[in-house]
Parts: sequence; structure tokens; C-alpha cells
Amino acid sequence: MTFKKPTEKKIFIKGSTDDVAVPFRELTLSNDEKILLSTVEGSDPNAKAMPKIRAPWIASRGNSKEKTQLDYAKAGIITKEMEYAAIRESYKYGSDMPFTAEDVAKEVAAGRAVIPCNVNHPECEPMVIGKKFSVKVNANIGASAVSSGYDEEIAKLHQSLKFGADTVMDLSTGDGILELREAILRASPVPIGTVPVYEALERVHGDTSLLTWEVFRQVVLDQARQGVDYFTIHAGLREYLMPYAAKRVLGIVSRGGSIMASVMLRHDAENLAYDHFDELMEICREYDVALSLGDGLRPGGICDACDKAQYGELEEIGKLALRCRENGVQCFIEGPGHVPLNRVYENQDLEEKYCHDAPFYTLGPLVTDIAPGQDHITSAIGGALIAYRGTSMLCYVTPSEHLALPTAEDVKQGLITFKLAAHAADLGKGLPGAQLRDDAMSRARVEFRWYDQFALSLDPEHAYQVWKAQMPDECAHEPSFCSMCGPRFCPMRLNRRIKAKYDK
Ligand code: IRN
Ligand code: FE2
Repeated sequence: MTFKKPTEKKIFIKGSTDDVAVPFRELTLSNDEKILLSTVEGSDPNAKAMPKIRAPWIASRGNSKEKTQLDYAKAGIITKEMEYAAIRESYKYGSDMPFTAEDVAKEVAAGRAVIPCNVNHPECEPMVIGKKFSVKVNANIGASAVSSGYDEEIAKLHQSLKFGADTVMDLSTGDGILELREAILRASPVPIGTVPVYEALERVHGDTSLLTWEVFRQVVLDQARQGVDYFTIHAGLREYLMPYAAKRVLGIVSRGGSIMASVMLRHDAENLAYDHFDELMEICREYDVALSLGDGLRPGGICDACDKAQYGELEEIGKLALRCRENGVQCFIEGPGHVPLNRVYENQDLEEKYCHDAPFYTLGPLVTDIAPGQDHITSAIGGALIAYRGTSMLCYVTPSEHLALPTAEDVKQGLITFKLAAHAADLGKGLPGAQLRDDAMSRARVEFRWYDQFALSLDPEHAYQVWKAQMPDECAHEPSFCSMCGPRFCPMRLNRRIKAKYDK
């Protein structure tokens, strides 16, 4: 029997005008079935300079009084970004348009969704984060003072794009962060997020007594001008919540949260991002930077989960979210952390209640503490569950969590693990078309179309290697069994005979 291998090509689906052209990977399986897979430009590390697809859209809106996607949505104006995001969302799982640009606009206007896209990041291919849409995955990259440099981090960006990161956060600290961030922004078709307080601490050489509002404000402004699409700001970590954090076993485990808390202690003052929140919103609105309201008091262990510190901060964040909404600043809410399985849903439900349905973006949650080295798994278990309940975006956790800065291989493992968690949630949510790829996989399995199965999998190369390694050489020509059961015990073959007899 001869067999065709599946093929793949890039296609563009156009919107109402030619300048809205959304890239997809079109897979043609060996039986000529077609499947669309989401992609972005620039995932090829050898790609030329990124196209600035948004430049003409931004220029054409130059003098309008609306500044942000939220402003436009509230004014009933459909932007190209909304149209682009709607196409991407729809065709990710199929071929018709279950989500129109109007649907996206409606969710954005209500504050239930965000399109992170700084006006100074024209390379950004718009995407929408919200409960109504598919679950997104963020990958964290970034150098630290003791480990990794420029080239490694750019390689991690490309690795992230290749394995489907929907957004990437640059968490760099140490020297040269400005240049690195510039390179990341110019090479990234996905929204880039940062935690500005990390750079603020760098600028004062780690001396929290020098970390003032003026320093912080300047960092925020510089990064906004550079094109960062969203900022994690830990403004809900109020002074009155500190005693609750002090009672914990693990205290404050958020890096940004602990910097904020040290500054507050040092100056014996309220959180400076809280005190100056209006000014922060002004900067964010000017450049359309979305605020990712940080969970500085997220629990760092099962023992600290769901305590007064965590939920008290969540209530504070909710009030800030409402202010963002009123002021035309897009925002979403960061969440835990370490949470036992039985309290995962409660976290989503409280977030919606306190934060007025703003999108939730969680770090896992990790459902146990006992698996360092495997925490991509402990966190994907909680991640799948909370995303099924309504979380809009999952921050990946890699196998090196709690142990080391992730390598490029960790980035890959973290992403694959979280892409499968996000997809499991999409399936559970019953998103239109979410099951198409699963069904194609099942048919390929029954028909022993091995190469189709590889092409449909999240990590084709790995699936192929596992299959190949144990296949007897003389059978390697598309055998109708695999080495798991061998030819005599293959249930798939038995099923064929059952079908032939009973399902004519
Ligand atoms: C996501 C949800 N809660 C926290 N995160 C991410 O964790 C956050 O966006 C950032 O990428 C990373 C580290 O945040 P901290 O430790 O500074 O809070
Ligand atoms: Fe942790």
C-alpha cells in the first residue's frame, strides 16, 4: 500500500479589507481532509523583519479622541484589531465565523475581554483574551543576572512562538534589559508583557530606599513608549493586608509583590502604584497598554491558599478594575498560584464577583506542592480546571519552576503542557469547532494513518520519534498496528471486523 504524507501550507484569511489578512497553517491530511491551525508570522527564526501590519491602522486613527480598544468599543467603533482578532478566534477552530468583530467589540466594551496592542507595537497581530473565547497561554521568558543572555532569550521567544504561545512576558532582570526588550518587541507578533517594577529596581541598583514613584513612573512611561502591550502592576497589595501575609508559612512569593512590599516597608507608606493609580492609567491609556493587575499576595503553597491576604487583595484589585473600565484602560486580573483541587472553582467564581467579570489570568494553579521538577504538570491540572470554569489565559509553568531559570527545552515542555490544558478546557466549554482536530485524530488512529496523527499532534516530532523507536524496521512502512500491542492484539484491527459485521 502506498500512502501520502500530510502536507502543510500557510494561508491567509481576509477580512472586509485586504489589510486584514490573518495567517493560518492549513494541514492537508493524507485523505485530503483539511484542518486549520492557528499561527503567527515570525515563528520562523530565520524570518526577515516582522511586518508592521498595524502601522496603517494606527496612523489612520491619529487624531481621534478614542485611544484604546476599550474606548473604541465603548463608542461602538469596530477597529481592524477587533476584526482581525475575530477571524483568528473563529478559524482557530473551524471554517465559519462563530465570532464576529461585533462580538469581540461587545466583550471588550463590557470589560470582559481585552486586546493587548500598544500603539507602538505595530508588529503585534491582534488577539483577544476573554472568557467567551478560546483559552490563551502566556510563556514567560527573560534573562536573569546570573543566568542566560541575549541570544538565549531571543531563541526562547522563537521557541515560544513555534509552540503556540499566545502572549509572551519578558521578565528580564540584570544588565541590558532595555536592548533585549527592544529586540523581543521588534521580533514578536504576539503581545509582550512586562513587570515594570523589575526594571525600576534595576535602575536604583536594588536599593529599595531609592525606589520612588518618580523612578517607577519613568520606567512605566519608557516601556509604554517602547511598545510593551501589557504591564503587570501589583497595585492591589495594600498596606493593611501585610499582617495577613506575615501570618503565612511562605509569606509573599510574588517577585513583583515582594519588591512592592519592601518599598512600602522601607518608606513606611502605602503601595505607590495604588497611590498613583490615576497617573498610571493615564500613561496606559495614551499608548493602549493593558493592565494585568498583579497578584502580589498569591499563595505560594497549599498551606497558604485562599487566605485573607489573597482574597483581600483580590477585592482591592476588583475596585481598580472598575476604575480602569471607567477610564478606558483595558485590564485583566492575575491569579494564583498554589490552590488545592477542591478550591479551584471558588477562585474563579470569586474573581468574577469581585472583579466585575474582567478576564482572569492565572499561574496554574498548582494543585500540590510535592513535585518540584514536574510542576508543569501540577499546574496544568489546576490550569485545565480553572480554565474550564472560565479563566481566560493561563500563564505556563515549566518543569524548572521553583528550581531554575527555564531553558529553551523547558519553554517547549511548558508550552505543550499548557496548550493541552487550554485545549482541554476549550473542549469542555464546548467552543464551536474545538473538537475538529480531536475527531480528525481519532479517524487517523482508526485508519492507522500514522503521519496524519503526527501532523495533528501538539509535538509532531516527539510523537514520531516515540512511534519510530520501537517499530520493527521491516514494518516501518505504515503498519496497521503499533508496538504497544503488536499486530495480533491490536484492538483497532478487531474493531474493523466488528464494524464490518454489525455496522454495515
Ligand atoms: C500570572 C498570574 N499570576 C502571576 N502571573 C505571572 O507570574 C505574571 O504575569 C508574571 O509573568 C509572573 C511573575 O509575577 P510576579 O512573581 O512578579 O508576581
Ligand atoms: Fe510556587
